[in-house]
Amino acid sequence: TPAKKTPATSVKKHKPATVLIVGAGFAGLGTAIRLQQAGIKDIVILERAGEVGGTWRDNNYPGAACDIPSNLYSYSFDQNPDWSRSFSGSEEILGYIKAMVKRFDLEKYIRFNQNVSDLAFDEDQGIWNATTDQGDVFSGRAAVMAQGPLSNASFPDISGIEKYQGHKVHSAAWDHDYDFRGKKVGVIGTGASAIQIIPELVKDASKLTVFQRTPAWVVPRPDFDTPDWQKALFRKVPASQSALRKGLYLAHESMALAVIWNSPMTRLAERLGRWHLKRQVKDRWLRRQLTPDYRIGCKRILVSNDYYPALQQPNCKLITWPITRMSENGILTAEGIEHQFDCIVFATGFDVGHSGTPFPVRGAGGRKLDEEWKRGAQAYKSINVAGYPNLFLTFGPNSGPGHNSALVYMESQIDYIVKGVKTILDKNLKTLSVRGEAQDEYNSKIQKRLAKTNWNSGCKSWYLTEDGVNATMYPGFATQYARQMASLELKDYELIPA
Ligand code: N01
Repeated sequence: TPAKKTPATSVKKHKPATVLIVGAGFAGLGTAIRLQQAGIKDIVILERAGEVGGTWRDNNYPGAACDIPSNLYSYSFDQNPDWSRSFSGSEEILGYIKAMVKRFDLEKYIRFNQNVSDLAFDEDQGIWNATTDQGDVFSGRAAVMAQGPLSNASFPDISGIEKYQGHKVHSAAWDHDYDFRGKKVGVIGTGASAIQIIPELVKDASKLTVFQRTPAWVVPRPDFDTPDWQKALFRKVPASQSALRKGLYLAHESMALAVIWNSPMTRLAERLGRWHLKRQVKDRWLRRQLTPDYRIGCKRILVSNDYYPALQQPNCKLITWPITRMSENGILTAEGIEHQFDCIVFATGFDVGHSGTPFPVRGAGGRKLDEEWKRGAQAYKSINVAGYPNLFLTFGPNSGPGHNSALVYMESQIDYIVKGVKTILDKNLKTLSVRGEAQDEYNSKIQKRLAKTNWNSGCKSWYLTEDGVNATMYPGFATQYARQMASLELKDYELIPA
């Protein structure tokens, strides 16, 4: 949640740092740790909120948890032997992030409540200037954008949404002061956030109505408490935790075969989804409503043991009629019925920013990133953009994992950033700029590979732009991604000395 905008009265320019990082979530903090370990300690991290944690600070709705095992959804360079369960909740993950800040003494780098409103490259000086809502200007020889790809909540474009007089809550900005007990609650959406919220809300609401537009593929969640002996073993023999992590990594890599490409594994995964549905939902009519009509993997596969049971609670109702509009009292569907609510929960996802960033980014010659990315974002290896020297992206275009832990990809990106910054410093460069030809060549390869993936098999998802361009996902194994990020190939860059 951004800091409250206060009109800037005067501009305060700060001394340029070596590296300027936007965002104190997993990516920004991880980058600072690895830079620090490489001996680069002149770092400034700008954070729009008053606390670290990004996604895990903001997504704290009831039931929020990770659907990737915690031993893999954590940094390899900062393993936590004490995860309480296989898939940890948001509070525990946020606790891990906060502890990481302490362990690596990162707080000194962070400037809280500094919401970046503009990031611009000064060609004469070879520095990036970030202007914030507070009127401060922070600079860096290199800049790292780590503001997160899913950090701005999106409300749907439903006619009359502004007329609704009841309470409104978005999954990514939960209202913890609102008491759901005994209330008539509507939930719009049945994606990864919704399926975690619904089993919790159904316990409190007097009536819960779920509006589903597209039924999702849901598979079982192998979630269990971590036994004490395992925690003790991990503490005593860290190599045992690394071995488990490796096993989990390989198991997830094999899932790429089901998720990314159409193969016999895809059919097997669909059978698992249908088996799970049949086992948990006995009513044929409801089962039909919940049966997906697209290839598994085309949208994010959901992992849950309690979503289907929650939908079958006597106080829960699934509505599959399309929403036509909202009224003062609630939601109207194509069936012609008005559903009235005390509160509506929007589990409707995020502004993905296919065509840009949450703030203007201006590169060499005044070029603007959102204009260049109008037809879909593009970058070289997801990390550098031609015309934007010394700028590094985390979770940039086509770096999204469909099957493995986001943190595995993040580590590859962070280590690449450290290589880039070290190149700038060691060679005393004014600018390190990726060549346009290298970026084009990389992207045409990626787009060719994407055409053959399940993500492009006909469903509508946030992975694709309105025109059907996939600018979000990486079409390959995490191992392939890590290999391409293992070296910074100088031939693909133009180097200008300071
Ligand atoms: O958002 P979503 P999310 N009328 O965009 C529906 C990550 N994540 O917050 O499928 C009616 O996936 C929309 O319907 P449809 C993860 O990467 C991770 O759930 O488009 N319905 C859909 O059902 C995930 O992919 C975890 O037809 C409307 C839902 O709203 C990403 O966040 C947990 C509508 C939006 O689903 C986003 O997930 C949670 C409308 N006008 C999230 N507009 C982990 O565990 C939208 N919808 C790591």
